[in-house]
Amino acid sequence: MKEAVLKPDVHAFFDKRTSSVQYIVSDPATKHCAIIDPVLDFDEKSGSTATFNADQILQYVDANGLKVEWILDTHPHADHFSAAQYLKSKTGAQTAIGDRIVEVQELWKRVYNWPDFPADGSQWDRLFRAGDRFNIGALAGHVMFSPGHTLASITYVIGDAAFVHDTMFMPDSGTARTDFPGGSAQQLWQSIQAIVALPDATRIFVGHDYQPGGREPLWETTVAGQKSGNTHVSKCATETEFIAMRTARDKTLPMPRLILAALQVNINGGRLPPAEANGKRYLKIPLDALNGAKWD
Ligand SMILES: N[C@@H](CCC(=O)N[C@@H](CS)C(=O)NCC(=O)O)C(=O)O
Ligand SMILES: [Fe+2]
Repeated sequence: MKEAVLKPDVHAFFDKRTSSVQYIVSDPATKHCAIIDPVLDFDEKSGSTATFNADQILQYVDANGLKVEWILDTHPHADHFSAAQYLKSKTGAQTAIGDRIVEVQELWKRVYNWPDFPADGSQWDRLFRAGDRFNIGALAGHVMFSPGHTLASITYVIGDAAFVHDTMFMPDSGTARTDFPGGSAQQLWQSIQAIVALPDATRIFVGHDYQPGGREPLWETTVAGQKSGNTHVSKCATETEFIAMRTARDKTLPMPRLILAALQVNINGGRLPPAEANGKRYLKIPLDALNGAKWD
């Protein structure tokens, strides 16, 4: 007998500063939940960190009597710090990310010149392989491998909902960039094809909304909505056309303002650098390490 597809409750938290969408996905029957892609606040001008976003998530958890079972990241983010460790310290939940993170760790440990950094994924409680299954209370989830934006990106499919993060954005906003180290426009195209092969009614939840035209932030659509309406997907009939479009667009985008700050935290599972003898933490910013400078 075919298993019934359960419908999780999904609550989104939009972070205006980074245009990121963070989620709580909960099982209405057991009240177990997962947190997806939580943000740790960072103001690069003052070097201050804060937990406004993560605390708002914790408040929702408390107010709704939820039990956090998982803290899930879809990929190593280049535009914000992950709040996975902070939330683990508050909830005791397990952290997880895709198993190809080890390749991203290998790549970035060279950028930061960290020969002793363990590029083995040991910074998370669970590394998901493509096809892996997991549970949130009585809800069944599985993992799709969705590389392209990063080589470790994954999609979490939980009941009738797919958390696609930086593959496709809302239909009027197109797709994610593929020009970070390890990115690939061809792989992104293939990942998108796998996502739009899910049932048409699948709810799609995106990882960012850059509010084209200044509209209100939006984060939920469907597979059918993406197939017919995504400005990048519906405009490109072939993989070749998509690669040409994506590559040309990527050339116009400046690097995210936090990429060099964020990756050193995020390849370490969302841990800030250790405090030095004076009790202060320092980030390491490599010079001339990335292409894609956009001068005035
Ligand atoms: N202006 C943002 C850009 C962030 C960015 O590059 N976002 C990635 C996802 S991590 C993306 O795919 N952006 C697509 C686009 O800007 O068109 C920043 O500096 O943080
Ligand atoms: Fe991203």
